[in-house]
Amino acid sequence: MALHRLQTPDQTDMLSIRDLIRKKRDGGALSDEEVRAFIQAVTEETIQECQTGAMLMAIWQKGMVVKETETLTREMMKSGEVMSWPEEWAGLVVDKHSTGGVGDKVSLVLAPALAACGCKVPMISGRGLAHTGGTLDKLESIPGFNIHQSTQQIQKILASVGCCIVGQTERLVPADRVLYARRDATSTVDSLPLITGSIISKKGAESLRALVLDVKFGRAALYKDLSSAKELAQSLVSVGNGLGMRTGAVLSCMDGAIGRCVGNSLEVIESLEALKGKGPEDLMELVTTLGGMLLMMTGLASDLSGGRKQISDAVTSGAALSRFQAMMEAQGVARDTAQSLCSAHSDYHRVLRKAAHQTELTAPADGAVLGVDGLVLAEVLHKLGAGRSKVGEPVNHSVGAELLVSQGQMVKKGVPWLRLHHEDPAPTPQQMHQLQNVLTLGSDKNTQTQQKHTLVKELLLPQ
Ligand code: IUR
Repeated sequence: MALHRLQTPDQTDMLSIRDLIRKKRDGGALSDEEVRAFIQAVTEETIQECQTGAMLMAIWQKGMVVKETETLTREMMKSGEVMSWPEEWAGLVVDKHSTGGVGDKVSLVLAPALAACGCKVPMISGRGLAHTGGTLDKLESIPGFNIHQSTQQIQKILASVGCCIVGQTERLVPADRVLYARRDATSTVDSLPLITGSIISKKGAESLRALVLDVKFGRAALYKDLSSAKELAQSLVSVGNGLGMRTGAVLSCMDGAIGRCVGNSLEVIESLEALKGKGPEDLMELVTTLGGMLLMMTGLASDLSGGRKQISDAVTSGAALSRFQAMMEAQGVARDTAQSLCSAHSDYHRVLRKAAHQTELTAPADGAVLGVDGLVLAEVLHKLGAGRSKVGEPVNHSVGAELLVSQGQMVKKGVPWLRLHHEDPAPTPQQMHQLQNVLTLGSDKNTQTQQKHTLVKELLLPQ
């Protein structure tokens, strides 16, 4: 096949793409040159939309071997700008990616903690969609916080602060923007090679030394069971390492919510409290494990427990909080606003808008808290305005919920277990009913047989 014909948008052009589609459709593995030709045609828009859709469906159905996925990822990464960093940062540039959860505010604590440990963290994050929250939406609940930063600005912030949390720039991995939209339109989002290519190409374009992935499984996660989440984690780890980043993964349970708060500004408050040393145990377990792995992978810590301790010390000493304050100021937040949020006894709602109403839900019976359904909670909050259904829609930063009880706790009938923050119109009776079912209560006896609730189930370290 003469692939050079792909360069010109004429009839032979389409025939070549047709050959590639047929090859994948029939279960063949595309060569490096063929993958490159497909990604080039997508980036330069010389391919027809229907052809992209057909190729995506062929990949969805037939899959890709590891080498093909690695080439796909590398070519996607090279479709745009690949960042470069000063030589003296060699070995220090790191990032984390999460496959998305409920109440997942890990990045807000982890990025400044890593910066305080000597890393450079150009954290490129996303917005929330459907029931999952997005780090950028959380940060935008802070007045003045600007997630739009150019590569030059990112470098400047990393030089002075050590971390930034920003949105994807236009120039980074343009092929992913096109492919993601087509995947969405053709029901091909849930394909292992396509997810791997999308996630790892963007991290590769950050030119990282080390990357850690928080791959969720459970009721409120993309993958419900541990084994399929592990398959994704293995694909991400293998391709990340293949691209030259030391890549590891954590498999963590996502049935309920991380921490006690869900909703953009409430999660910022919980993150600030965590940075002041008052973080909930499950959140801190994730922060110290993910951070400890990164410190180990960069060589800043000799082993995982040493890495965990460094992260934990960065939080308890207040060093991570100082980095968060400096990051807010570097990203546009007024100094007195940043100072006020970071002060010991901050009145957070002087800065962060509070929803018009707070309504408490009470326990329907005596019992032990066996679990909280994070998916249903997030879905109701989404409908009440906390999330978006379509890219580009605004969100209400103030809508959210605070869990007032924790797993295993004994509660009495009538005791408040959830404080809902909402606006007008009030939640419908059906939504209140759904919320009441978020809480699972059981008998005392059940609780005694329960094990300590930990989120981290397994670690995959770089090969
Ligand atoms: N996040 C990404 O960046 N890409 C994907 O394909 C998915 C989540 I699914």
